[in-house]
Amino acid sequence: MKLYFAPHACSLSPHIVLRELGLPFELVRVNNKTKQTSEGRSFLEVNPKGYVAALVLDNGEVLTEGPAILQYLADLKPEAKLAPANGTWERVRLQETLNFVTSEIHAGCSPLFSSDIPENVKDIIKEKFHKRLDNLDATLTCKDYLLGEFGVADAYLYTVLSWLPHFSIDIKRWKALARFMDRIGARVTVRAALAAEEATPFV
Ligand SMILES: N[C@@H](CCC(=O)N[C@@H](CS)C(=O)NCC(=O)O)C(=O)O
Repeated sequence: MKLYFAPHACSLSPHIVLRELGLPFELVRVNNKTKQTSEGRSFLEVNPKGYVAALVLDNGEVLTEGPAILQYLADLKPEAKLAPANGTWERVRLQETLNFVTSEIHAGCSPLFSSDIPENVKDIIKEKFHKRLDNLDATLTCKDYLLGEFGVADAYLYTVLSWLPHFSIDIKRWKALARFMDRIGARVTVRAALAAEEATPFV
């Protein structure tokens, strides 16, 4: 398998999960501005939508969209228990959580990266985003992980919350979330994924 990634982007979450599962994979770095890849071809040939993450399977299939990639990977090694089995109520809860992370947290904060959006509009976006962080903080007050044990949703949430300093949002305001970030950030796989992304030459 090949994972097309950009350092610190949402592709970090499938990268963490690949390491948690101990599966063999190759990293291909994408320059999100030029859409060039470290293997020399345009990323648009791989994913015409032009955004990471993209996972290319050994049979040539290309899988995109974070929640789909994360669940596909977890199902390759069910014994690792990074996702509950398909067809169970617990799996539905995972899908609910991944959808919340992707639509309310990931997509909810992405506009804050834009230099074209005026500060007063960003303030409105942040106000709604803070409410979502309040919800997450309440969820994590009495548990260490989103769904009981560490799983794919935690890798995804960690990844998107690691962007908060770029938006001048101080995670310490949400005590349970701050503890969550320390807990997930201390995992060997997370540290290895971050180091590997930094070590892959820029294209
Ligand atoms: N809907 C996609 C969104 C992926 C996404 O937002 N990727 C960002 C990095 S976090 C990206 O590559 N943006 C570059 C671009 O849109 O040109 C998913 O959930 O996987």
